[in-house]
Amino acid sequence: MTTTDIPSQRSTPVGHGSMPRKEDERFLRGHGRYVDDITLPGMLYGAVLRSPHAHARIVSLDTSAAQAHPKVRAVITGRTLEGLNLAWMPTLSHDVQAVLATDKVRFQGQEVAFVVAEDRYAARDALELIDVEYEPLTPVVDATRALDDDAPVIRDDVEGRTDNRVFDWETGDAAATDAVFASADVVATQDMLYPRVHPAPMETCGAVADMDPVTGKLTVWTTTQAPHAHRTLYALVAGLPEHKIRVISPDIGGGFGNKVGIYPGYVCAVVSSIVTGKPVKWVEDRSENLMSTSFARDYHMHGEIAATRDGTILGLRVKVLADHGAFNGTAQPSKFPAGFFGVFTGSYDLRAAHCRVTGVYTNKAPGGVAYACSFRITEAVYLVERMVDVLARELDMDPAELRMRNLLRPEQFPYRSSTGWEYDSGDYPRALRTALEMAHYDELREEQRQRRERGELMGIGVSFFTEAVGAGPRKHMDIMGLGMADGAELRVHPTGKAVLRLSVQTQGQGHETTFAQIVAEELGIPPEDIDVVHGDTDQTPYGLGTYGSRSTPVSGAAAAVVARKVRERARLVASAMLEVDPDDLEWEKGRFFVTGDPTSGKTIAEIAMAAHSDLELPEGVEGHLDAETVYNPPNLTYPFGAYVCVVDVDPDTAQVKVRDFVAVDDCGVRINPMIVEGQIHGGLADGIGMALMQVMAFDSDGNHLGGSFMDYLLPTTMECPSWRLGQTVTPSPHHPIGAKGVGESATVGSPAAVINAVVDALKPYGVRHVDMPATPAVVWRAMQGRPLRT
Ligand code: MCN
Ligand code: CUM
Repeated sequence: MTTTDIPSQRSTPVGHGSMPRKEDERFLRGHGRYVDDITLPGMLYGAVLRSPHAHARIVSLDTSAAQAHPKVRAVITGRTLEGLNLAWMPTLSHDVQAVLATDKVRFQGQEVAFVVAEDRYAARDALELIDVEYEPLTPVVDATRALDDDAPVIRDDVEGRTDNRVFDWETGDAAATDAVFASADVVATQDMLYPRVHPAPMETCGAVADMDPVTGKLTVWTTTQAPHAHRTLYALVAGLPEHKIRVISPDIGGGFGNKVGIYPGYVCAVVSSIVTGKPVKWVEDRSENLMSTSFARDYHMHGEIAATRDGTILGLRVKVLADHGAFNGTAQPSKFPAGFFGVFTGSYDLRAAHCRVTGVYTNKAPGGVAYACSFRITEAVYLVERMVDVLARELDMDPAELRMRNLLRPEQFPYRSSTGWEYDSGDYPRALRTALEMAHYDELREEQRQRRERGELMGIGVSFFTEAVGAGPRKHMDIMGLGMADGAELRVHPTGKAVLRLSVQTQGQGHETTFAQIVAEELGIPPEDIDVVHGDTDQTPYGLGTYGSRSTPVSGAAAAVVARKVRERARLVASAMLEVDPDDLEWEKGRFFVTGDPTSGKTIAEIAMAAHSDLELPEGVEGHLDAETVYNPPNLTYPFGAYVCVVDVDPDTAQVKVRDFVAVDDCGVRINPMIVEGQIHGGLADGIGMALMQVMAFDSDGNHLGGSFMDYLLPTTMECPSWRLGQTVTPSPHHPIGAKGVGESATVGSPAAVINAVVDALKPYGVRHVDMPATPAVVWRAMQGRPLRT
């Protein structure tokens, strides 16, 4: 494990470091407060009637029996919502989505009606009393058939639409790429699928809506990663005045991108509260979460890689068919229909690259960007890292060596990629070298040689990833026209304790701890003395929220900047207290002292008290030390890492066992190394889950086959090895404290390492590729020379 020079300021007890999480006391004692813990007087309960069909016309809908149920207070249908102009809502990707179906149902599990009753059981029971007559239509299940001439048009709600195309998007230079391919010694190609998977957070989605008929104020407690953006969207869509909406995101039991969007259930809860005049709670169950809320991936990719015979990679050409489900509900910056897939050139110095992405509608649930995806960089990294391995096989070269040969070199940073992304900083060879050393790579290869002689299947997989996290800048990035910036407010009380108010919201990442540590590092106030307030639009400044690992890059920067503003104000107050010029004061953590006279100084607590006292305040200080800021990032941050995975495959059962996993991550300066490692552990487990176990499968009628955890598998400690982590530290040059995001890194980087290892293990069988998930069935078929498509 290497730890490079960490700036000296981090050696002091206050500030950065592996302090235990402040929030854990609450969670461990069962005092977390989640949406389902909210209970209000007179509260009613909602339940959603869902479509059993993937594609069907609604012939009739009779709710009279449900309405007659003694405990039912309201039944809301698409017709009710049409009267309020709310039957359809805008999605985050310039499309519309049915809140409750009016004309057709377009995926199994789609929302058709909403029953509000006195208790949860009655609401569920009454769903059975609703009589819907459907006329089944042919569903489009296979994305590769969605653009066939005879494919039924799913979105006939949009006038003039004649096919299932969502968008065509391309990036890079097609002509230059073709030229590079024409001149290359070697071209290798590979089709691969990144299957549809689901974030599956422990807590499902839900909302409690409470419209106060007297004040006209709507309060919504809801599972959201972006409370401010949700509030604005409720205002825009429902026409409610924004200052009369309060969105509260209480404790969140995991988000992983599942809680970025606005789901029909939330809207129905809000409408029902307005209609009934009572608070209404809606919380989905596990099957509803898996069937209807945002999935991830579903990218059908065709990669081509060009190189010289001696292993210099020249170019990449990629075609993607993206399955977006029935509505284009992907949550990503507006100008990026394929998310940040444009960074598919990965960590390599290529001459040219080009990719084309075609999005299609199918009769499946909407979504797309979720599950720790870094806005589709998961797909991009998987693609390029599989392609490099395919090329290595073609060239008969060691895949680690091929990578080392083509990685960007430290002196190339800041690096502008051939698709236009500016990588901020990195030392890639060092990270890869560290990972290979930790894994004892050469010895592993020798062991593999010996095992192969004995007929044993051992595989070694390497992957290297670069992410782009921390969206904006707002000039280039927005969601629904809202620029991607974040605010922070810092109040310092007279006794030197502080409150930091944030626009982002934690879902398990430990913000209450790490953000207090950022301020502590800047001001010398112990993190225990700094409260972090977030997740309540009435209590916090505006900002776009937590996803795309943007909290540290954007909001973390805001926290540092606002603390520095407070420090500069404290300098002025200290200068008045000490009767010296502000420029004659020096800062050491927690106090200003007079240059040349360290004994004469004032602590931040003394200064805070003075700022509230009868002290004659200097010019530029109105009183108090409080400050606020909005941070608009100048660029994304580019964390990176090198992973090595070792697997053993049982030749009789085709079961893959991950024996060892080394992960070297570089996320710049680490605020709380323990939390960072926790994020990486979680992401690596996600990666094993996707690589070996998970897929949202559908039958040919569009029936969803993974509606429970019996079918949709989550990795447990049994499938995970004891992770071995290493690190390098390359600070981000444009981030105030040099930090880069890390929350999605391991999910992004690990699947390719696992699949590369599985394919490597199967080399004696001539296997060149297997699609995820490499279940025993998939691996067995590959060993028989009959690849199985999921
Ligand atoms: N951190 C740090 N030093 C760094 C970078 C990060 O100490 N150099 C800390 C941060 O301060 C924060 C945590 O690590 O406490 C993650 O920070 P960051 O990378 O900024 O990511 P976000 O806080 O924005 O979290 C979002 C990210 C995403 S998009 C998904 S998806 C995901 C992930 O985080 N969802 C999670 N990790 C998750 N972890 C948990 N437990 N639950 C989820 O839902
Ligand atoms: Cu892409 S899942 Mo996270 O960004 O909330």
